[in-house]
Amino acid sequence: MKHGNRRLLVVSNRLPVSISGEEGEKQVKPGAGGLVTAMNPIMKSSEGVWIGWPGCELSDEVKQLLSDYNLDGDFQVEGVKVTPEEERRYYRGFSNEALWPLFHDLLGHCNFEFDDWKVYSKINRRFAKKIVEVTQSGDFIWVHDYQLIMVAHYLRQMNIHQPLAFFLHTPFPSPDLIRRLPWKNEIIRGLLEYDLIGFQTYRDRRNFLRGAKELMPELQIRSRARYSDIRFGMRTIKVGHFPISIDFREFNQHARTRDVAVEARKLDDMCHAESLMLGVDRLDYTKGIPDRLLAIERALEKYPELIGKISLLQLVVPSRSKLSSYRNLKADLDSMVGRINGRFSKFGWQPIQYMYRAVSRTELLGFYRACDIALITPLRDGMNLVCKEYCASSTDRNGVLILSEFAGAADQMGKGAILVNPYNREETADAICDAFYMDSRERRRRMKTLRAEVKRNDIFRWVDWFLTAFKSWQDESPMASARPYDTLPRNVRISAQELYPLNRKGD
Ligand code: ADQ
Repeated sequence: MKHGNRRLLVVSNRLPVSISGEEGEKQVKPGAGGLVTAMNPIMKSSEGVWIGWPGCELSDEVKQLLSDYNLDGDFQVEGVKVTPEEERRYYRGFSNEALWPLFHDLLGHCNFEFDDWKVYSKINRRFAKKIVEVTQSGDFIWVHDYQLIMVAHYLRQMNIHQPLAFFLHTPFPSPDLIRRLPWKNEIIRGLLEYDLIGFQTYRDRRNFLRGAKELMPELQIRSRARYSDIRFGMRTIKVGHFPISIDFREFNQHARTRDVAVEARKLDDMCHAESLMLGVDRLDYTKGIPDRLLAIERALEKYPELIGKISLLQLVVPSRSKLSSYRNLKADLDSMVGRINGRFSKFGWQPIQYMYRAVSRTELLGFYRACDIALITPLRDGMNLVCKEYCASSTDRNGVLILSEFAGAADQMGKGAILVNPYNREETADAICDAFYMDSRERRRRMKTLRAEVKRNDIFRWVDWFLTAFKSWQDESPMASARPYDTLPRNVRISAQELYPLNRKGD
């Protein structure tokens, strides 16, 4: 899709492809994951360019693979080089051990390292440089997520005055939490270099506005229902919340196919339970998988009549396995599943069926169809697409959604779902029991509401919404095309050695 004849230039940490195989035998395939799932339908139908790191070294072989992929693909991909040592500091270090836990309110997981911050800044600058190489005037430049917050800062330094947009897929923390980050000034100021800043929820948007105002009391903020405008020197920055979604039609149609029905039947035959509950997550401590397992254990203790009747199918897709906290989580899950199964299993029935691997789309939909309860209980989540995928695939309208109140999706799905606090084990155990006994009329009523919500606010609406907000920023902003960028207030100090120096060679 071209929006107002603008070419879409999407910039994210990872390219929407995965590269596998040994040197000399590498292969490129379309990738998986939240952002890719969300953007693929739009990029497919656009003439866009996607800039990102291929997830491995950008060798000559990989460059060749990517340019071959471009010949056949529906849109162009452009790789950015990140060496293994840089990956350790930029991606595993600053992105995933500082920003990721901080933005998910999990301060105890944070590790703030000055060297990681330096490499994060350096790689953000490298992304900016790639954008300068690729962009044409009139492109809509849309940067995604916490790994690339500082890109706009460097683009402005490189005299790119084109309008820039940013979308944060994670939550944005409260002012009290963001204050703990040693580079909070740079991060907030870095965000203010964009012209449109999108968050998942109203709460994230409000947290950002409060954090920015605390740092720069002179900012003038005018808020309306959907957007806020920040007056910053001569500039106006638009801030909104845009809950991301999925391609409802695609899930709804695919879920009705014979192949999916075959997968669903396989699971039914394998599991021997009256009711199957579903858990589908990337391996991540924010997803609350251990708390979920403990809630199931509690439900079986508290409601022993559920023993032999209800099972959880927990699917975990491997992720960030180079980080020790993720490896420890995997070990914890293995032992918890073993312990709970050892405690409650009976011949032919287990309370938890656990699979640690990625599955195909058809298998995944088979899971969605087979399970009559979805237990989606992250401790904190920007949005959570799994709950929307589950509802879109629940074509017989018989599924019950139990959803964490701390998932961004709770704002829209709260009416049809049973909302729980995942830290409250008793409440989650009770919700499991309630879902098990819920009569089919009530299930259908709730699922109808949920499906209507996902159908109405699908991924296409999300993109349209975002691009329309951007267009309205341009229409409302007289300085949109010729703007000065030297408006840094005096009280915001960014020291030269803290930001990676601009004139460094080779980047
Ligand atoms: P993620 O943290 O990756 O995304 P989520 O929104 O749940 O989380 O998306 C996960 C995706 O992976 C889903 O599309 C799901 O189908 C797929 N998936 C999960 N397990 C799988 C498995 N075993 N096999 C195959 N596929 C699997 C980030 C934010 C979220 C936000 C999204 C989009 O953390 O809060 O919703 O971006 O903005």
